[in-house]
Amino acid sequence: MGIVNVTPDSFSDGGRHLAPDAAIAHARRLIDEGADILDIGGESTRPGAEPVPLEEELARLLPLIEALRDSGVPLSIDTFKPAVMRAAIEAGADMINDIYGFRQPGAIEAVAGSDCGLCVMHMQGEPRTMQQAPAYADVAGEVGAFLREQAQRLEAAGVDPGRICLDPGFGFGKTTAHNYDLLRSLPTIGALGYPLLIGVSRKTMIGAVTGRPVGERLAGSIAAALAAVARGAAIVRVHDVAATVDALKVWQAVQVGDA
Ligand code: 9MG
Repeated sequence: MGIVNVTPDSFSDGGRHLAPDAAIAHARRLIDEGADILDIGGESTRPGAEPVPLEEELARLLPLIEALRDSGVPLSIDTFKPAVMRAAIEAGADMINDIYGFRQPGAIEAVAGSDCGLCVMHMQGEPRTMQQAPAYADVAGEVGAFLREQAQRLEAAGVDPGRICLDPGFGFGKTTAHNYDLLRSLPTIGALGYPLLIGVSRKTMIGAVTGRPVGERLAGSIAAALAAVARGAAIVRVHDVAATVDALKVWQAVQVGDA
């Protein structure tokens, strides 16, 4: 899953892909590099990020959906606003990626009647404050319980379980220790029976271990992505598609022996 941010304050690309044309060109480049899914976001989710009004988010997202919906690659829309979910699905989105895990009032109803894929992500708190004091007694147990409960809510609303994937939400209300604990515990979340989506690309948890700034976290991000795939992740959400695809191909050749 290649990341396409259409935000002026995106934490890792400084908003370089804000203008629709530049974002569309970036998206096409990610497809050429081997992305199987594009995740398009119009509101930054970095720690401390301020909310974006509904109209502004739609103005950022809809031109990309229109331009890319026939690109041959499924489009995931990163949003937690039910009205944006509805508009994105109407415009041709294939998947909704919700960092609030469909907790906002009306979110489940907005997606239940469609057939798009759904990513249920865990977050403790909200982006503006989530890194101030994350606390858990048992991080993997609590994250797993939340994800199971939200998946059950979606299914109770008529969503086919095959549409759902789960994401522990690395960096969303978690310390570095929580993040690595969760990464080690991915198989217990995978045991819930849904595909796992993970996003570790360029995140603080990579910088905390390598001591590197955001622009120099490629090797660390790939190591974490491979560790996640080795523990059952089905989808990895990344900025650096070409390098990650190469790493996954080599990892797969080792695992499957098809080289
Ligand atoms: C939007 N976004 C930023 N980080 C993310 C992550 O780790 N997972 C998902 N599903 N979305 C994310």
